[in-house]
Amino acid sequence: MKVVVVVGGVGGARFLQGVKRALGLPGPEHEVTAIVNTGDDVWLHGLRICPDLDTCMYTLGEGIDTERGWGRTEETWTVKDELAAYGAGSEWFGLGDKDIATHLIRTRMLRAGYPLSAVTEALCARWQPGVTLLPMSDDRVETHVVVDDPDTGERRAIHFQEWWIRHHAALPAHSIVPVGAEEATPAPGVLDAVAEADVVLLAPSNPVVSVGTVLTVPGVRDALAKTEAKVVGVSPIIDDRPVRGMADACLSAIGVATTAEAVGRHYGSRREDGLLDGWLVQTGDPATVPGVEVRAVPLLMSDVDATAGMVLAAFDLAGVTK
Ligand code: GDP
Ligand code: FO1
Ligand code: CA
Repeated sequence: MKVVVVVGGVGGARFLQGVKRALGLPGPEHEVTAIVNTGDDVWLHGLRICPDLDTCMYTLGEGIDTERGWGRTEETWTVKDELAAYGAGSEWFGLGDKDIATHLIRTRMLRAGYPLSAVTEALCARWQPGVTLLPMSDDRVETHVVVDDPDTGERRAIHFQEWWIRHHAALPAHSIVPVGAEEATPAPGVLDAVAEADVVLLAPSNPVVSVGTVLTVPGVRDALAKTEAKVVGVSPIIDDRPVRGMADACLSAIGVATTAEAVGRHYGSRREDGLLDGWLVQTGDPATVPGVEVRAVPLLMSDVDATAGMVLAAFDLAGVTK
């Protein structure tokens, strides 16, 4: 079976672990392609950093720090401390020594002219994630957030990473803008994967800055509307709260309530120009989404088997059997 999953970082990566478990991967009979958000990507200290691609790659390749959910296990921060001693700036960003090796390889390959998709393939040769990780685009798309500067009060755009990490998304966002999205094209393989999929899953990722950003790449929405595959989404909101992180701050920035129902309605029904055939919500969370079949199942990714259960429920809702 060909499974396509639209993901961001931590939540998406954990969901992909469940997809692999549900399909009994590794094995020849199933193929999983993840379309990964690259709007978080950032140039820092001359290095190109791709948080969501790296989180998926490290998580599936068993190199992730499971406590943080991002970055490398057994990480050290020597270079970060030295940069701070130089007053190099961006001290708020957790730049780990082991992680820097990934950014050095990526930056070297990008400078040599390789597209991000080729860089990702090269990095994955080491990590063997067991799924194909495709950047949503090889073109530069960066999520920026328009806020009122806390010091001067004047309105300006800051990079999503600064908003998220330095300000903990506590600065009210007037708007969240995927800079460069209009000019971007889907990375090689993205549109074909969606067209040839037996089922498409929207991971329980941040609906705005993860799934939402992937959808801003021209052509992706159309491919999702046209594919024969059913499209089933999984709510990242349980009991009117994000399970982790600040997706609520992102949702309020676009005027969507932080409920499983509101996010499902935000994604919309495929019959009315939206995305979904099916929507999984947490047992006990009320949700009706016109034109979308909603099912309530346990949605906590407490361990890989629990996540695999969610994935099997999504397959069932999509009417596919592995
Ligand atoms: P990020 O890019 O690192 O923020 O990660 P994602 O966007 O892929 O996923 C973040 C989302 O995952 C958050 O909005 C969380 O609410 C959601 N999430 C995390 N753990 C769980 C879980 O156990 N169950 C569900 N349903 N959602 C979760
Ligand atoms: N998330 C944090 O909350 N704090 C950090 O210092 C941090 C550093 C970091 C470094 C590399 C990387 O691949 C991811 C990193 N993340 C960090 C996660 C990253 O900010 C994700 O984009 C967020 O989880 C939101 O999407
Ligand atoms: Ca992210």
